[in-house]
Formats: sequence, structure tokens, C-alpha cells
Amino acid sequence: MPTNVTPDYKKAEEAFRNAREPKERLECLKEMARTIPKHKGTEHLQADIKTRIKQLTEELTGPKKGGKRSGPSHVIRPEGAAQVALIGPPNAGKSSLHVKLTGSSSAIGPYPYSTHLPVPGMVPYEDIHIQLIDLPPISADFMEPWIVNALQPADAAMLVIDLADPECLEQVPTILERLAEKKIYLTTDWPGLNVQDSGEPAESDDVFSLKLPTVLVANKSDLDPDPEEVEVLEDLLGLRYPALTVSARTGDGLDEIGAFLFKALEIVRVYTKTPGKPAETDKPFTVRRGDTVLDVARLVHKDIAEGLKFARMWGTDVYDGQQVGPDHLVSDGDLVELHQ
Ligand SMILES: Nc1nc2c(ncn2[C@@H]2O[C@H](COP(=O)(O)OP(=O)(O)OP(=O)(O)O)[C@@H](O)[C@H]2O)c(=O)[nH]1
Ligand SMILES: [Mg+2]
Repeated sequence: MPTNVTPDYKKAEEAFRNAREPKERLECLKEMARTIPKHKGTEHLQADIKTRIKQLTEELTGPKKGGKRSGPSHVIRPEGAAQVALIGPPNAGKSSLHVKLTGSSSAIGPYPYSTHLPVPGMVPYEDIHIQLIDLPPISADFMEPWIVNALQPADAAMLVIDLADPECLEQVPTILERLAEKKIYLTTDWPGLNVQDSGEPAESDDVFSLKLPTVLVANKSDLDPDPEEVEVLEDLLGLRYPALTVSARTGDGLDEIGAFLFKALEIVRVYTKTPGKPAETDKPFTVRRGDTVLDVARLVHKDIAEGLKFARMWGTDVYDGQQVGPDHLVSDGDLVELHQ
């Protein structure tokens, strides 16, 4: 961040970092444009903000009159416990995995470039759902320009490769480079896993840089059953992503994906109850480790969050029915009764 920015601008930037909905992100960008001090030192950032506003506006409403594109937005509204994007070279089996994991009807083809638009779907895991977005491939020849916008709401990425295709040794570095050009960094840094620092460049601290914790999904294990293949590959690539070996064809290894994402993203399920009524144990609200009773209340209803005085809780770190304040940290499986 450049020096000499005002507290108002810092606040707007912080709000932008936290915003997930495209519309909310656009509002935050406009607030950044309004509050950024207009001097030489911020010229570059001012230009960046303008470009982002233009791109996102077009993404949400279609280009101004005379523009080429009109049609559906490529940005998919996050739903469920987290949004995870499928990234990878052509023909690796991203859509096949999407179909198997979410039951979608995403297009599968025996040839590259079968997928042209983002396809949402939900992966069930225990009593929650994780959103999975199928995307077109990224290659040396081609990357849809809108992929940059489509990835902004994602919490994480699954980097899918064809284990049996030696070309992935060139494809993976190309994908990482193409995304890095757009300030999107696929990192090894999952909140719930202890992985070493991947040594990302310092410029990734830029407000527009997007760091997506990434799991390498080595697909088509049915074609190459050597269980050590993926490690050899990571060594050759010089990468240290956590890796899962799977087959979309046989279903092998697919069961582990939900559990992996749940743990690595530190998803926390919190059940709610209304005073005097039984607990609603079928539909948890989901937050992340480090979130509080107030964060849960926000998901229930804005008004409830605003009027929240205390909660009664059952679960970890509390005795049954203990009264806690809005700042109390929640744990997976907790039950809360919110009091206005
Ligand atoms: N043997 C085998 N074939 C697979 C597996 N997964 C996908 N395939 C095949 O690989 C080809 C490509 O699959 P897609 O799911 O369309 O691949 P994609 O990554 O979505 O491809 P693009 O949309 O072009 O990027 C198809 O012929 C699939 O049937 C697998 O686990 N094993
Ligand atoms: Mg596809």
C-alpha cells in the first residue's frame, strides 16, 4: 500500500478485501476511488482501481452500448460453506470431476476446450455443502479473460492435472504464470494445514492480489496406478501443494475431497436454536475457525446481529447452556441460542 493514504481509504480497502459478493465488491471499489488521496504517489493505484471498476461493472451489467459482450455474468455468487474453483489444463478431467462430485451436467468431451462457461455445483460433505465451480481450461494458447473476475469470490482452488499426461510438467508452470500475471497466486497456504511457506513474491500483498490455497488433484489414476507418481511429479515441478490422487472415471479417491476441504479451510458448523424451542440440528450455519457468535448471528439475520446481547451455548469450551458474549469464539458442532 502506498504511504500517505487516509484512514477512510484504508477502511474502504479493508472492506474490499472482506467483500465476497460482486456487487458489494463494486461498491467497495467505488468507495476506494472516492477516498484515495489524489497525488502522484497513488497514481498507479488510482488507475488500477479504475480498471477494476470498469471490468466489474461490465461483468455485472454487460458492456456499455456498442460493446461486444452481453449475456450472463461469469461471476458466480458464493453459496454453501466455501467456494472452490476447478483450474487446470485442457482435458484434465475438471468437468468429469465436477459431474461426479456435484451431480451437475457440465459438458465432458474427449477433446480439449469442452467447457466454455463457469458451471456451479454443490459438493455434499456430511451435513454441509461446498460450492465447486467448473471453469474452462487455462493453457499457453488461451485463457478466458473473464476467469480473473470469476476467481475473485473463490476461497480455494483445485488444480486438476492428468496424471498420465507428461505434458502436465509444462502445463502447470504455464498456468501459474498466466494467473500470476493477473495477480492470482495459487498458494500452499491453507488455514488448517501446516505447510511451509511457498515463497511467494512480496508484490502479492497488493490489495488486488488474490491468494488461493490450492490442492493438486491428480486425476485419471486409473490410467497410471503408481501411488507415488504425484510425489515424483511435484518434485519435478518444484511444488509443494497438498495432493490428492483420484479417478473421475472409477470414483477412486473422490471421497477424500470433501473431508480435505472441510479440514483445510477450517470450516466450523454452528447449529442454532430459538429460545424455548428445540435445536435445529439439520441445517448448520458455517463460519471459519476464529469466527465468533456475532459472525454466526450475521448469517442468521442482520437485525439479529445488530441487536445481539448474548448467547447461550452448548458444545466445546462451554458448560451446557453457558451464557457468552458476542465475541465468543465458536467451534465445530456448537449449538447457540441468540438473545436480543
Ligand atoms: N481414464 C480416465 N479418463 C478420464 C478421467 N476423467 C476424465 N476423463 C476423460 O478425459 C476427457 C476430458 O474430460 P473433461 O472432464 O471434459 O476434461 P476437462 O478438464 O473438463 O476439459 P476442458 O473443459 O477442455 O478443460 C474425457 O474424455 C473424459 O472422459 C479419469 O479419471 N480417467
Ligand atoms: Mg471441462
